[in-house]
Amino acid sequence: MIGRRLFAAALLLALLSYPPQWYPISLRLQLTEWFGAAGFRALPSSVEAIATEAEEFCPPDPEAWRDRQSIEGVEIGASASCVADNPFAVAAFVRGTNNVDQATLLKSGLTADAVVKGRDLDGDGDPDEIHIRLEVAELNGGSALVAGPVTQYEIAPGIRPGLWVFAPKFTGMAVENFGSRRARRSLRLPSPAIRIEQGDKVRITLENTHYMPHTLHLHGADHGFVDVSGEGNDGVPLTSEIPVMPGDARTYELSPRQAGTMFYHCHVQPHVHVMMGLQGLFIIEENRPDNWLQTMNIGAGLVRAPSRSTREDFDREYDLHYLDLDKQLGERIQRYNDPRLITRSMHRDYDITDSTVDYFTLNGRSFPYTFRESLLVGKDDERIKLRVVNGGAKGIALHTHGHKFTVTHRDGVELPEISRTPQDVLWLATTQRADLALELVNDGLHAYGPRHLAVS
Ligand SMILES: [Cu+2]
Repeated sequence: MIGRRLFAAALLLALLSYPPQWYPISLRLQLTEWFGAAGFRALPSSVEAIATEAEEFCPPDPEAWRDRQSIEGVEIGASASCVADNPFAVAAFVRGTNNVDQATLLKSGLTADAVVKGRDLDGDGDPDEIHIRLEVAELNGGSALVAGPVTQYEIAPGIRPGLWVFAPKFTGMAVENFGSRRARRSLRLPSPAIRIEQGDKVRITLENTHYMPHTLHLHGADHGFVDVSGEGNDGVPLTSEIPVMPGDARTYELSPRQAGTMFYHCHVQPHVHVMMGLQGLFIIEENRPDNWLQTMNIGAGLVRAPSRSTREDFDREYDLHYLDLDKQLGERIQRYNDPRLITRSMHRDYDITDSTVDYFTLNGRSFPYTFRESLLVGKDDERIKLRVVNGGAKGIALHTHGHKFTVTHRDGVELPEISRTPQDVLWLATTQRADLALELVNDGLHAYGPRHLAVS
């Protein structure tokens, strides 16, 4: 009797001391269901996915805007982006909207005075008098008349943050056609990269087509604080000038001595206006003979008609504009349809110290649209020039996965040869610019495609 009891007690003890992790999985799950466990929770029941229609990878390109072409003697490179720049606008930006024929101007969608190119002052074969006209446009703003944003621009499928952008002077409507609420293709984020030549006599007229006051500040570019008449020329309101009021215009003048990658932005309530998208690359190209420049690069990205100064050293050139966005800032123009309420909400209620960034864009697009439109495409062994700006509120680490680059300029200033080293990560503070020379060679330091693995 005692022996059987002892045996039963020993068996129970043996069972209890058996490590639970050695139990069969079915028993472990059952025990967990009954008694619970810190490290395990039953999975939620499955929900059947709603099948949605897949978007076409690239929207149609019926007029072959992506193709390499020649318009009015301007050689325009092929675009790897799905939504390519209008090549007629590229040709008009190079020749000047006053120098192209009517058919080209009509197809460009630009006004005849959008980019006026005048005399060749130094006799080197390119125009040196440049007059640019900029307007201000709202994207994804609200309206009391319709549900959802009007003048729609998507940074990613279904993602339409409220934005303000500078835009060249267009003819016609802000939307594609009478039946659409989508923004016309050329009206987009980021504000266009502007290119001028060192020494050019440049005038930029800001025609304020918006309901808020704005200015134009040319950060890093060599310009007078006031113009010859004593009017403000620095774009910083209440130091050099009062802002350009809605419906008004002001012309800023400069003739920069130094070349380099600079930056332009509105300087009215800059913590709000700049972060809404009123900022762009301002590029001063080195003076060269016969240097016809693509005065604007809408949406940044590939420069389809690169300058002579760039073509001397590089096979291609890209403008890269990074911008992060605070959803809670942009939605204020969707919540209200009254400039007074928008002003109060943005300038008095919005607390920049509490802001967080929600969207991250490169050349106006977020993932997954970055895969089809923010591309850097090159061939083996090419040398590519990148002009990068961090227009966001936070610092960023830029990494070229697989290739090294060399920083040649910082904030528009050329670096001495001795301080240039190949690197693959670059830290950029807010508004910092860097010019990079990217070498598409197999340096034996990274992962490369099958062609590079072939052993001869
Ligand atoms: Cu502004």
